[in-house]
Amino acid sequence: GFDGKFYDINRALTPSIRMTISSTNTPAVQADDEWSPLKAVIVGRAGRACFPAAHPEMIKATMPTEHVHRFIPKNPFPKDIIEKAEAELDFLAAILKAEGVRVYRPLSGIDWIAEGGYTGAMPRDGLISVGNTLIEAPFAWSCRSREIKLAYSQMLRQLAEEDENARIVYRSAETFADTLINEPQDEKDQWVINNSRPAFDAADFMRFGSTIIGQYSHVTNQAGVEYLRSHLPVGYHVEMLNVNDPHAMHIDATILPLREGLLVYHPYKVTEDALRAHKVLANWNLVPFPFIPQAPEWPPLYMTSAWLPLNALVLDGERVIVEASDERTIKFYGELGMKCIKCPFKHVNSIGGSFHCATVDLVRG
Ligand code: ABU
Repeated sequence: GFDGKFYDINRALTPSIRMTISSTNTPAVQADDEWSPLKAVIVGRAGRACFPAAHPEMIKATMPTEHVHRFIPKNPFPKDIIEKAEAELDFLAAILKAEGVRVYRPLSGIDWIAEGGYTGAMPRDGLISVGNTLIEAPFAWSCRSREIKLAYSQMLRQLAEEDENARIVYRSAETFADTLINEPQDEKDQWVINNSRPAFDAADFMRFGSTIIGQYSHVTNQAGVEYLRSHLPVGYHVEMLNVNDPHAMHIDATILPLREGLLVYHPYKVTEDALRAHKVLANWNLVPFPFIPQAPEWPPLYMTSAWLPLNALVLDGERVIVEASDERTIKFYGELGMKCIKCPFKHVNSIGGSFHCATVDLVRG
């Protein structure tokens, strides 16, 4: 029989009905694409950040070869880089406020070195909003297990208090099992992780309305995809993109929707045919990124490729935030009809990502 305790009305409503209800109040969580007008957003904070230490096979598979030796426990990022990254994150938050976006920040000054963690600067990896639901990712990297709890749980409680329609889905106990990496690795395995418990990074998924497009990677397994599916509000579904990336970890420098109907993609990682195979993209203008981005001489990109121009933050399908010094990308996005808002972000880039990584959209539309 019906047990009211387990019936979640917010999950059961269709997206359009939920949107209608939310429009009468100010929602705290209501976003289901990457380009509708951004109304509320999380901007991360670096804290006392350090190189995240994971299994050596994981580091080898996902991190730039020349920096692999740095990923040992409690190895701080250079102090100067962190101070500048923190200032860049504050500057991004100020730009977003000036553009009329409500900005939420995590706790400041967290000592990630003492915690044996990483940073609070990359919330896109750990949280995904789908409709009225904010889902905490079951990270594959155990050094990141406490990231959302330590830096973000106060904010998540606040969001739930601000909007009774908001659903916050915290990681379940089963997802903490430390069983993902077997030794020795089977050489036939494409990914470092097995499927013994759900694992995904939220940055392996992109929202296109009711369709969420994701990729399998060294941090996202089949059980993780099923776990995400099981927590989505009614009316949303996940499709997996065929990506050619032996080092895959995060889809948000592979595809970038700039507005409804226009997507830029990394032409060495994904093909137009693979994208067009998804019904939601069948009639979109799909544009390959036209040049190979160059890493700056300084600071180093310790954790990513140089394809961070695809890790931009779209404000509303007409405006996009890009690295202030990246004239070639500014010109290219300008030619696609976007107004580029310049923000210096090289030091944030250095510790793991760009504008998309450093934010989580909470409300769009
Ligand atoms: N999370 C962004 C990863 C970007 C890259 O390494 O290409």
